[in-house]
Amino acid sequence: MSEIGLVGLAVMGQNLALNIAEKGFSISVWNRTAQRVRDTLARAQAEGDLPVTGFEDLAGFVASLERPRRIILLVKAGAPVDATIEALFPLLEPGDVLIDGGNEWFPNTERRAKKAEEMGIRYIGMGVSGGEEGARHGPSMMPGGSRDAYELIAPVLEKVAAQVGGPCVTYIGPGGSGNYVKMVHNGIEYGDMQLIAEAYDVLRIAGGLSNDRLAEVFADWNAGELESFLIEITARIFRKRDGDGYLVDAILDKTGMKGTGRWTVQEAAEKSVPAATIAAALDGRYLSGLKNERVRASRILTGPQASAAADPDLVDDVRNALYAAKICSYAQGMNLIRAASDEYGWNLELGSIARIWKGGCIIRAAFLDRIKDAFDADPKLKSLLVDPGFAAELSARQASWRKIVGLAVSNGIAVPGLSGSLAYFDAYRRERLPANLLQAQRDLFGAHTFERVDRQGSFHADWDELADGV
Ligand code: NBP
Repeated sequence: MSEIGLVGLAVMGQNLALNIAEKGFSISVWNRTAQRVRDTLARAQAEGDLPVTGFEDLAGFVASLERPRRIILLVKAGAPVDATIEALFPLLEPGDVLIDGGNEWFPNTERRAKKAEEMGIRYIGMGVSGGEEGARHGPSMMPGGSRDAYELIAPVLEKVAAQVGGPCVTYIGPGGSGNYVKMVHNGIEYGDMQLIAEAYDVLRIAGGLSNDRLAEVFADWNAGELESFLIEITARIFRKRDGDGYLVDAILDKTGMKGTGRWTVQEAAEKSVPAATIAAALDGRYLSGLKNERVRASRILTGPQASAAADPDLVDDVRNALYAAKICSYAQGMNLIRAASDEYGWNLELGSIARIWKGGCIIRAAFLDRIKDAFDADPKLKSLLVDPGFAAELSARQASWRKIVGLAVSNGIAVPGLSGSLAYFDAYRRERLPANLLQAQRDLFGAHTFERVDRQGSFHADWDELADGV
């Protein structure tokens, strides 16, 4: 009998199964297409005679599991998950646990959990981050749903997860909270990637940095406050040669995406949470997709002639701008998680979430310790921006940040992430915004009423009368 089962042996499932087996848990595996089962068994053999048992029939797979059965699903999100659990349900018994490890839209998990519960089956929606490498050697995992089901699977997850100051997994909360937190993780990942791309654009266009120099700069940054997986791989990317040139210069400037960033922005809009940096990153990807239009527009529309100027402070200024904007991006993501937690009564712990992102996942970064500390010190912290430590850092970096945004604007370099973050910061720190005028307009054309700064209540003005009428 196997201690655990896994269904779906594409990139994530195959690697996670081998990781689980390597940590000493016997595992049974099944996949719709049998060839993947055979491939997994061959890898299990080659990678250390790991305790993996493969099945080509689903009933045999289910029958091979110790009870209560614990089955991880890693099939394509959406309809394939529904098809797989429909096939599994008749083979399961009350008390069994199903863990969907895909990037699922959280209401789908809640719908399936409800159905599973009616049959006495416990259901978990678990975000898994770290891609192929993470799945094989230690991902960050965000399980949400039934708490007692989590306790049953925790000994396995805690061993399989990345280990950075403890296992990078914790019970997130009820319902679809695990999927939600993974979704926001991916939104933050979009923000980080966009900000790094903008820093690259400013350094190469306004600073004239070569790929070799960019590799040095990013490697250097990775030894400081920006230390993170994404900065580290960026340094590596600039070193990769392609014939006489560099591969990065040969790659088409058109970004792919799978949808979790879009969900994050949709959710931010749904929950009325400002998320300027993450939205800028999503728009950046959409604009990149308009490659043919951009090629045509580049022959019609003109802008300033970008020129590289020697500035000994440029690299440090860009680093400062990147770090400050990154704080804004994480603040937005954390605020979105909190808004969902409040609305759905999930009671999520933002400090613990920052902790499990410390290792295994794409946004892993030294800086997450600081975020954890900020929320541990004040779990009700309204925004990371007003944590005393982050507030001081933003203050110390804002001259560089403004300089870089100004430089980019005057050179015609689009920096929607850096500038959107700065606008977010500037709006958030203002006691009074020009929204008074918006309210006046709304009241004038739609009698939407307004509040006043000097009196309680709701007011409507007769805007045709110049005299005060409210
Ligand atoms: P995919 O998302 O590409 O899904 C492929 C798997 O789904 C295969 O096992 C395939 O079986 C199975 N499948 C499909 Br498609 N339709 C099915 C159906 N109707 N019934 C049963 N099985 C079906 O795999 P992945 O890239 O390993 O990702 C798995 C999950 O993890 C996804 O939700 C993904 O978003 C998430 N994720 C992926 C990454 C990553 O880096 N790839 C990172 C983090 C999270 P087949 O072999 O028979 O076609």
